[in-house]
Amino acid sequence: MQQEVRIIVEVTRPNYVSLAHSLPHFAVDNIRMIECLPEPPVFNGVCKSKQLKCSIMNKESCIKLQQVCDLVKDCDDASDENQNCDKMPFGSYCNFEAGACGFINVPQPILKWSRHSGPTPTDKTGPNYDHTCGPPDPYSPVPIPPPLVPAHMNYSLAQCVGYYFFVNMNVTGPNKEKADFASTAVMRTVVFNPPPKVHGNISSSYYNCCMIRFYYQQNGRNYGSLSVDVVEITSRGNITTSLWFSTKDKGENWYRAAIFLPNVTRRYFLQFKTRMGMRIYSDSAIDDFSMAPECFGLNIDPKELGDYNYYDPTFEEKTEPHPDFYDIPCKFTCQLNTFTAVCGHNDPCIFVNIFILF
Ligand SMILES: [Ca+2]
Ligand SMILES: [Ca+2]
Ligand SMILES: [Ca+2]
Repeated sequence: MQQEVRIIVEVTRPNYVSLAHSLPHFAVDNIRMIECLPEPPVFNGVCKSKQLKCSIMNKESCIKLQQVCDLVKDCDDASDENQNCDKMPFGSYCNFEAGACGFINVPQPILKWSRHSGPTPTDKTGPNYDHTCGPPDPYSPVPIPPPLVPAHMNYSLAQCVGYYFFVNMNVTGPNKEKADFASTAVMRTVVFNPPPKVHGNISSSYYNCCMIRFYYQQNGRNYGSLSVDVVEITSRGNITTSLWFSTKDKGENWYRAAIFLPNVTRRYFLQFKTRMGMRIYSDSAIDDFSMAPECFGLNIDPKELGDYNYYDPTFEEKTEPHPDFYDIPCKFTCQLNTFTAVCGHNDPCIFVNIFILF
């Protein structure tokens, strides 16, 4: 569909309704078009920089680079998923069909992320099918193959199974304790090396070229929240920065998220966190996770890229603080316990002793 459309709602009064009696009512409110816009722009001869030319539904078109290597077939010939996507590192491009791609659940007291296909166990919450394969077709005479089979992902699946990651909120912990409001589940990706410098260079045409894309579902009347953090690994501990946060029940549709990676200069991983809502109807799910190939120096003009090599990165550590300002842990021996605290503070034993007296 590449032209204007008009939706017409027509109501006809059935013949058997007599005006002498009270009339049946018909009402319409809050019409919403979901994921219909924007249409790919109509091809006018030349694509802008940062766009890819290809044919969509037999029409020459331009697509945004955001749609390249995002696990969704946008071009008729799937050329948008053939732009060095196979050279992206393990864990950066995954539909979860053949495995978890290095995504791991970070253990929490009760809730956990797990790979799953088909409906989630609790009715009226969570997906009924994944984003990659879509709803099953019970009338199809032959199994439906995955819509996109990137060769390097080497799955031998002739049939789309439809795996995604989700958190079941209707569970109990090891001591039969129920998950409750604000219980969390955490899942992290593999560790990535930093993106090329052009990503953080505002005067480069590749500024902010490294994006993270994924599909998510927030379905359930008690829905809590879903968030994404980037965690940078430094010699003095991890630095966590919140990138994206989403809350509210959004129903049974899968939604797309596309987020810019901040100007990361160290090794990092991404972290998906979900919090339970007030009750169990708050399952979270994600599918079709991909990072832009530019995050790894792919599809960037070599002149702009310089000597960047994703697999042999140079790290920019922040300058070390003066030794007087280090937070060096010190050991204190109190009457009952030995414990560590930050040096230079008042004698922690006083506090501990007072505490024990009560
Ligand atoms: Ca695509
Ligand atoms: Ca369910
Ligand atoms: Ca999937």
